[in-house]
Amino acid sequence: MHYVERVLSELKAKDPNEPEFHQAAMEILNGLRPAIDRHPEYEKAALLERFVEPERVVLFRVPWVDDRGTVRVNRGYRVQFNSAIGPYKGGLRFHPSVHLSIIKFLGLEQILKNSLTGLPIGGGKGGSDFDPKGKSENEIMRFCQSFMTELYRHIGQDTDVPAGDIGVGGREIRYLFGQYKRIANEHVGVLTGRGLTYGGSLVRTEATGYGLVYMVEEALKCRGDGFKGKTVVVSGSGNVAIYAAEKAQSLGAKVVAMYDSNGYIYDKTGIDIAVVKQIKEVERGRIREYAERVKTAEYHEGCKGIWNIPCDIALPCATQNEIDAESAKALVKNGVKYVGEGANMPTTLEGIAVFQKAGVVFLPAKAANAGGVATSALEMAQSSGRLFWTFGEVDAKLKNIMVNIYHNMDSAAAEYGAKGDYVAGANIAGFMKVAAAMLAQGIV
Ligand code: NDP
Ligand code: 2IT
Repeated sequence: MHYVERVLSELKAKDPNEPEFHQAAMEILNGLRPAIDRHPEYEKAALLERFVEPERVVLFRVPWVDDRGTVRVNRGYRVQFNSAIGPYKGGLRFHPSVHLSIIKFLGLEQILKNSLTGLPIGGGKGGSDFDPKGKSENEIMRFCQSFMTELYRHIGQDTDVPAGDIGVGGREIRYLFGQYKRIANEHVGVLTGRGLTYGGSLVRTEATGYGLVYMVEEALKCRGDGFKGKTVVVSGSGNVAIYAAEKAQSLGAKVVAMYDSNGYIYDKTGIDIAVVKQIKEVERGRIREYAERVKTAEYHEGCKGIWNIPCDIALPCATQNEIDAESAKALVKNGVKYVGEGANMPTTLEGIAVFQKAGVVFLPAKAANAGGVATSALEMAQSSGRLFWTFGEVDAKLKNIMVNIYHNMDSAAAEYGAKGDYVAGANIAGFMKVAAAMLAQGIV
């Protein structure tokens, strides 16, 4: 049996109830095959077995009291996956769907994504099955304080540095940071995505969406093309989606559709991002309200229909497995040429196969959405150095990082006989550095 197959089958047997983790591991390990075949020393050192096993998993109780005085109990997670190249780094997700399999898939992806940035950050991820939707400001604060009261003992600026993800944005980070500082008595870069008055970095809010568009722009440029005049579909309407749409529009594209978990809006004249920001960031409302305010827009219940809208470029920016084979086929049939993954693992394995077979330029999440964590690492650098860089400085560094990632994965794919296969290219380019660091440090 091939080394990759053996490790995958052992992993599935060990934790049979973790489908999302299996899916991420399959994508990664199969993408790594050309590199594994060239490096027999990996198997001797049980490198893959160690790579798929988290260094540490913390699972904890998060009790809090809601506004009616009822005691509520959620579950908290932090998976400290791999610290070979730097302190654990990765977001926290607050969403009712969160369970260990989701956090492990995100953590595994994060190791390679963080390596791809070229910066010294290891991989981790955490979160809770807490649902911030419909909670009052005080409930959010109490939950975040309770969550951090346990988490603080496991993290630190040189140990593990969490940040945001689904359901965790600037608001949650500020309550988490306030509680950390109070307990640990230190004002350090232990969380990223902080406010600009207490250690945050300019561009962190925009970074994932902008970074995604910078990478797609580079892929277009290398094919003699650009965003100008392109029709774009962006799924989601949260942090990543909003700033991807904003940047794509600023480069001359027309973003015609976006969604939230209830349904999608279609505006053939191009979505007005300022209205989406007002609804989502200021009012914390639903995307359907856009169609009530903008006459040219239609609202449709349900999410899946968005992938039937003809577009040149699709940017899935909401959640895992949003694009299955059927949706991928609909996109291909309608002429999609580029898919850039803003969300983590938004395309199923079958969906990826459809895109690759059709010759679509497919930019996988761990490369395409690395701009967020890269800018988090820039925030950490500014915190350690007691510095504050301008918007232009951080934005230029972000763009440079995204362009470099694109070329590194492009070269890695070609070098390992998989030209244009960026799934293989991103996995190999990210893994080689982690593998070298793990081998150098002995059996740990
Ligand atoms: P937000 O919480 O800001 O937004 C999430 C968006 O996705 C919302 O519009 C939400 O709709 C929608 N969504 C979430 N779950 C579902 C679902 N099950 N079905 C349909 N829609 C859904 O999160 P982010 O924008 O930060 O994150 C989006 C994606 O990007 C995630 O996959 C995250 O892991 C990834 N990512 C985020 C980074 C960051 O810096 N924030 C960095 C790299 C990747 P609703 O409001 O209705 O729930
Ligand atoms: O998936 C991700 O890369 C993030 N949610 C951002 C992580 C970070 O540490 O900024």
